[in-house]
Amino acid sequence: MSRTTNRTLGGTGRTAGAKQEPKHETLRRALLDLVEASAPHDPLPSERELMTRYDVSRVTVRRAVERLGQEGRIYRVQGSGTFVADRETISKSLHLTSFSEDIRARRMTPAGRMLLMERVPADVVNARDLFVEPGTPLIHLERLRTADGEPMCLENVWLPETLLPGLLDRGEPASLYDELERAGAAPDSAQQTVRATLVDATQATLLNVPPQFPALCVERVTRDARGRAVERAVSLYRADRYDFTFTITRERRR
Ligand code: 16G
Repeated sequence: MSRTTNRTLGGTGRTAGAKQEPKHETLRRALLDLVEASAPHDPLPSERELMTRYDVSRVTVRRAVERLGQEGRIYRVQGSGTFVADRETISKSLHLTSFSEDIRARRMTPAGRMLLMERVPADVVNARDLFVEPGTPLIHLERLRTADGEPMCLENVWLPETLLPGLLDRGEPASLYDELERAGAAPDSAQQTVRATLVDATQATLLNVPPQFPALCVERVTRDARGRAVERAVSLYRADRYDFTFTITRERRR
């Protein structure tokens, strides 16, 4: 954010009837202009800079900034400052969808970068979740997934190599779920856990967000219609671009 002009809020306060608009509201609108003129993830000026630039108290700055945070227009990263939020959020329903489907549903183009594609022996966790013996050959894919070229999600997937023999030679699949479907192992249901986390420095660089940025970590074990476990996936979604939406129903009392 490059604007450094010093301007007070004096003349910009709107009146509502005879009442003067509260200063924090006037500042909130001024900051909103600044946010709208900026790119997602641009830093906002510091609290002190805002106090000087708009000639207002710390309390006024905090109230304005807090409101913009509640409105989802900015976000704070502990120790790093306040940044312009990205407005478009991908709302993920609880239907079993692939990354490609989620992104296409938003009329964006899914793509990605393969970070790792290797054969690994199943460790204890993968063996337990995929119902294979420890040491069974698995394919491990690590992919940075993008929407319209913007990083969205870091994904680690493990699956039994017998499900997709030859995948390692064919190279990166455009859609893993399409590959599984073609191989007669179409994903049909999944057990999923979602938890909040913070990205580490490497993940932050890949996802193009500041270090310690909030993320949603989704762990999924997916089965095909025959009940076979076809993947164990750990996906790290940028919390500013993803949310989960689901229908809940009230249990009927007898
Ligand atoms: C989603 C899945 C992931 C799956 C991938 C396949 C979640 C939490 N994870 O990211 O398990 O491997 O889609 O996407 O939804 P693709 O078919 O586009 O490769």
